Amino acid sequence: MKTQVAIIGGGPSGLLLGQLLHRRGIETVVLERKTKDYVLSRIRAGVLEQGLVALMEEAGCATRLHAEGYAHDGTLLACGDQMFRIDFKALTGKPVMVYGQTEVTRDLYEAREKAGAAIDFNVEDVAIHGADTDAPYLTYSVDGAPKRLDCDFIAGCDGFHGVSRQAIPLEVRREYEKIYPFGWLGILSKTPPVNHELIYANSPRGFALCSMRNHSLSRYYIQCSLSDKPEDWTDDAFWQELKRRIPPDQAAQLVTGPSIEKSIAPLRSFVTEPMRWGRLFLCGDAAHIVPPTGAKGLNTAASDVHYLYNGLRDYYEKGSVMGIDTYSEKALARVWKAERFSWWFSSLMHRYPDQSAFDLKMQAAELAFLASNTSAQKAMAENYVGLPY
Ligand code: RFL
Ligand code: PHB
Repeated sequence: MKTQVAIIGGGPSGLLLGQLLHRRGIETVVLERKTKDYVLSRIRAGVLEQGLVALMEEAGCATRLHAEGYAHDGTLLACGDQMFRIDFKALTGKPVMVYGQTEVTRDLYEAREKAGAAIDFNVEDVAIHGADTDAPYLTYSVDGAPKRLDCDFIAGCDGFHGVSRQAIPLEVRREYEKIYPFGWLGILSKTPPVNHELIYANSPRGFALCSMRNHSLSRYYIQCSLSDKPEDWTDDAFWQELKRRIPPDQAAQLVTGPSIEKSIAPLRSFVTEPMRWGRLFLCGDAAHIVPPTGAKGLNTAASDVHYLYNGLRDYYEKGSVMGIDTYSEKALARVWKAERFSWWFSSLMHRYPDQSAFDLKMQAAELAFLASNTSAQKAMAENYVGLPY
């Protein structure tokens, strides 16, 4: 089999890139290790920047997003009993969109199926060959049958645990990583959100986040120990702990109910450089991870897709290699800014096991500064709604 762009990974990065290229008449094949149902069962991101919304529009996949998504003009930050608001709309002129990653992915799958574009599920043993030559190809198997896919370019959109990053030789690859000494325990529940905006809370008992998917579906997280298992936490224990970490007036309003999903995610900052090796381009979580504080993971994947899509368009439509040659540099410049914001916001909002009394005072002073200083709020808001591409 032959295609123009072989895409490894049918998560949001791979599907969005595939759909954008398809709309420009550029042929792609997507290879996904899991089933569609499995990919759609992963509960992940919930907050979309305008840049991602614009890409979904360009991909022709934004109808449901506009009908069912919620524009949020601000967010709430709580510290103990105090709570203040960052007004995105007033500070930047832009809102963010609350619409689940699951729904983004569902819309992209639907569009790909409608377009009749190729996608292989349950692929095994994907291997990249000749990425540093003019004739790259992939080998893989489906149900034990060996397959080969020749292509012009390979997009490595296979997430943090994929094979694409590992295909870049060690002497070329540089990796930067920070592991945080805690995780996030998250639940999804069919209950109305406690507030119409998200609440990020720094409490003496640890971080908490009140988020949502829609008016009757809530997503809540609490900072937990890395050794905790989801089964250690009954629903009741989760709700009790959440109530202790958010301001009392919010806790009094919280509607609880059975969880329909419960999972623990570790927190990590990670970047690999470069994001391009020959004809292989890394996109999204395959190249970088942020801690979820600030909701930058999916959004940063989207900015990579933007740069790669435009680079590939310039190649196929104008014969120019400029866009693909500058892909890694452009993508990384924005990635590092998202890394900085996510690291800063995580450091501000969590309790660390080794935090000294001085460290705690610094955190409290920074929160007090943010609560009262418009310039600090503007910097936070500009990062949260998304830096320009
Ligand atoms: P994905 O979503 O991991 O998709 C990669 C796909 O590749 C497949 N794959 C392979 N396929 C073929 N061959 C192989 N060898 C393969 N290896 C892997 C996988 O099965 C998978 O389907 O990466 P992608 O597309 O780059 O998308 C990245 C986002 O999923 C991620 O950044 C976000 O979910 C991060 N994130 C958030 N991002 C936001 O922008 N806003 C948020 O509010 C937000 N909240 C979150 C999050 C991530 C979380 N977790 C669990 C890590 C909240 C959480 C709790
Ligand atoms: C979510 O709704 O899953 C979510 C929202 C904001 C974040 C992280 C996760 O910063």
